Amino acid sequence: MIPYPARVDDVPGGLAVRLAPGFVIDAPATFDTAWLRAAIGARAGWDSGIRSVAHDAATVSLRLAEEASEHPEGYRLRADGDRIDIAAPTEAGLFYGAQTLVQLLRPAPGDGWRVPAIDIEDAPRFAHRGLMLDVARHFFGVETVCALIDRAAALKLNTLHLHLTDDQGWRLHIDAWPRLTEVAASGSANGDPGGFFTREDYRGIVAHAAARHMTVVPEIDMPGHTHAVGVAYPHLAAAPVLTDDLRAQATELDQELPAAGEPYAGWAVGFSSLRIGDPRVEGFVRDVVAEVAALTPGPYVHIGGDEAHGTDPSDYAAFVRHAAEAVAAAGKTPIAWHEAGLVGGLPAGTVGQYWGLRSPVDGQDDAARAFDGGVILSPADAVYLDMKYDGGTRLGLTWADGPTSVERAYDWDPATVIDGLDEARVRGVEAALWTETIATPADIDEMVFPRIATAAEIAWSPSSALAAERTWESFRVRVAALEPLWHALGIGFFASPEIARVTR
Ligand code: TNX
Repeated sequence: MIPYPARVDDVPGGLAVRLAPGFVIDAPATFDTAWLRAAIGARAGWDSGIRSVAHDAATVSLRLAEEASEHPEGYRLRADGDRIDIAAPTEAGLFYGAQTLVQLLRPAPGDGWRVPAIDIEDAPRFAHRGLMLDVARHFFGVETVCALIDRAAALKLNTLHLHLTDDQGWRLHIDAWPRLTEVAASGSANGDPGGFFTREDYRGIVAHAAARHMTVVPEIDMPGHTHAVGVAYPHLAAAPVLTDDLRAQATELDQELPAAGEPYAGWAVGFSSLRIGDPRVEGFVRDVVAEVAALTPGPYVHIGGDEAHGTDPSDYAAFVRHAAEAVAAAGKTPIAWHEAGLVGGLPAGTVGQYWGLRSPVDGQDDAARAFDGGVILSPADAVYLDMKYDGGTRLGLTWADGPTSVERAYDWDPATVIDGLDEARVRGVEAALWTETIATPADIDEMVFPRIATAAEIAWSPSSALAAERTWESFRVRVAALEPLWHALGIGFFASPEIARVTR
C-alpha cells in the first residue's frame, strides 16, 4: 500500500475476503458507488456493467461514523470473511478507505480476487497533499487533466495546483481581458501547439476534482513569467530584461531570446515583468484575480511571485502586496512562491510555497518562515517531477542538483527542510510537474509515475507509524506491488530499474 497507513494489523484467525464481479456495495446515498465498482472492476478486469447479485456474497460496506477517526480525512478499514467494512467521519475518509481497498485487491490463483484479512486505521500527516501541473509551457486539455486527477486521488492527494499562466502562454479565458486567450494561448514551448480552458472547461475540471475530493488551486504567475500578457496587451508589460545570465541560459539552450510582444517558445526564465505602478496594471490584476476567484470554489488563489529577475525589488514588493490584497479582497487566501515571504505586509494567512533544494541557501529559510499561513514544501531536488531520473532519461531537466532518482525523491522529511519551522506550520507537500520538455499525456505518465508515489507517502503517512515501513527497501517493494494496478489503468509509468519487479 502507498501511502502506507498509520496502523495496519492482521485479524487474528481472520479469513481473506473473496471478491467476485457481483459483490454488494452498501453505502450512503451520497457515495459514488459506480466509481468504486468501476475502480475495482478496472483492477480485476471485470466488465463494469455487471450488477450485484446476492449469491456473490461479499459485501463492501461504507458507513459514515463520527467515531471512526479523529481526523476529517481519516478512515477505518476491516476485511474478514465475507465483509469489508469501511467507516469514516466524512465522505473524503470513505473515499480514501475505498482507495486503500482497491490497492489491497490481489488475484487469487484459480479463484478470482481477494482482499487479505486486515485491520487498518489511517489518517494523513499533512492537510495539503498536492500535485502541480504546468499547463502554460505545454497545454493539456480537460480530459488529460481529469485523468491526472483520478491518478493523483488514488494516492490520496487532495490538491491540484494548475500553473495557468507563464511566458509561453495564458491558459484560462478571462472575460474582462479576452485577448489573453484570443492572442496569447495559441503556442507552447518548443513551437508546439497551445490551447486554453474556457470557463466551462475550468468548471468541469473543478467539478471532477471535487468528485475525487481534490481542491483546485489556480495560479496566475506574476509579476515575472508574464511575457504572454505583453503579447496580448503590450501596454501592460515591461520590456524583456535581457541580462547576462539570461543570455547565458539562451546560449546553453540554443534558443532565441524573447522580443517584446512576440510569442515566446523557449524556456529561459526571469526576463519578463508587468509595468508595475501603472494603474492599468493594477486594474488588470484586480480583474483577473476577481474572475479567477469567482470561478474557483476552493479557498486559495496562487499569485506566483517566483523568479522575478527582471523586476526591481521595491517594485516587486509593492506588486506582490497589491496582488495578495486583491486575492484577499476577492475572499480567498493568497499563496505565493517563497521569494514573496521577505516582502512583508502580506494579508494575514498568506501561505508560502517553498521551491528551493532540501537544504535551503541564501535566506530561503527566512523567506519560507515569514508566511504566517505556513508553508507548502516543494523542494525541487525531491518533488520536481520534471527532473530526469538518471542520465539516460529522455525528457526533463537537471538544474535542481542533478537527476532525481526515485530513491532520492523518497529520502527526505518535511519536518527538517526549513530550519526552525515548527511542523505545525508545514501545511504539507506538493510535487510539481513543469512542462518545458513534457508535451503529451504519455510524457506526463513517464515523469509522474512512479515518483509521485514518494511525495504521496511523505505527505500522508504519519512518521511515527512508519518506523518499520518508511524505508526505501519497503517502499520499492510496495511500489512494485502497485505496478499491476497502474498497468490495468493504462498508466505508462517509467519502469525504473530501482523498483523491485513482480509479476502480477
Ligand atoms: C523553476 S521553481 C520554476 C519554473 C520552471 C522550473 C523548471 C519555480 C517556482 N519556477 O519556472 O519551469 O524551475 O524545473
